[in-house]
Amino acid sequence: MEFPPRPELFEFHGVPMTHYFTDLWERVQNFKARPDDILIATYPKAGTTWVSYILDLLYFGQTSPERLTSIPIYDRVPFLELGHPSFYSGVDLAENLPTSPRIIKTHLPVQFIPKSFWEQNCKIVYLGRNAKDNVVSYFHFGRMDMIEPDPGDWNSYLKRFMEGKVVFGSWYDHVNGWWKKKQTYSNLHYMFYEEMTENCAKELDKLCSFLGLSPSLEEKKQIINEVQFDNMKNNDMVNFSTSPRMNFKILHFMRKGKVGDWKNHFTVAQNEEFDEDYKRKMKDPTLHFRTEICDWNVAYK
Ligand code: PPS
Repeated sequence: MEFPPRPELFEFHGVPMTHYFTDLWERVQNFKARPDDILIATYPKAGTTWVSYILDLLYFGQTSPERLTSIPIYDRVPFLELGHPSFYSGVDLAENLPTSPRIIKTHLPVQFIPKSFWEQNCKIVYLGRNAKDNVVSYFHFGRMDMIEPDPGDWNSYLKRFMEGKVVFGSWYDHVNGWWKKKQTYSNLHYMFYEEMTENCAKELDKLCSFLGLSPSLEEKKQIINEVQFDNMKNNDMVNFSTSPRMNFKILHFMRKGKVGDWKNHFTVAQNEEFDEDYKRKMKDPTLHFRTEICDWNVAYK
């Protein structure tokens, strides 16, 4: 499919957005959540697809396995605010999901979440990823996703990320806004990409306990195996290779899936400037992101 030129960023209720995420604004805001809906909320490129697939497997892996091989993840877990007449309407998909629960994805900052999700006390899973890996992933995504504004060169992109001038706005505001919400809204489970990478089994247990699920050990083993990076990368139903908006000639959606890849991108000067700026913006000592984890397989070699 032919895409129009890349979209422009514009300020929308104080947050930079593109029209792909605002065209259906009224319908998104008036979306009628149901009490058993589960919302997956993330800043873009935090590992949304990873958690989406885990939830999908937990709820439907045993009961409707045919879904897994016939319907792409972006249709099984609709992206609520994404809408364009010629290729996708997250609201339509979500409204017509035949499943119960309905699992729905959003990148909206907390203040933009449709009010019915709060009124229905829906379960919300938030996944955060450290800013340095997040910006690297977002930069590369911009190169291959044709509905992203042109990311330009790495140095200018990094600056714009630090200023919050990217789609869905400031990473700093996003992770902090959701973290603060957790203090007053108990049906919110806040997870970290780095912890998932370090110990997926432990995070799966915590997630199941939040959701009130108790899968068998065998089922959990199956899920952990299914959602390993390489397995997801080779699975056309979750790796976005069927998505018309992405150009896989430039890059794969499942790019590297690592903690610490930022070290291959940041110069020493960029890193120093980033750290200084980070300290000024991330004042809450209770919210901590790790930019590296110990790879025990390597450590003991
Ligand atoms: S999106 O477009 O915002 O929905 O993208 P999102 O799914 O949030 O993030 C994509 C990044 O997550 C990585 N990913 C994984 N990492 C580890 N394990 C698994 N299973 C996994 N699945 C997806 C994906 O590779 C992107 O990160 P980068 O760093 O670019 O590789």
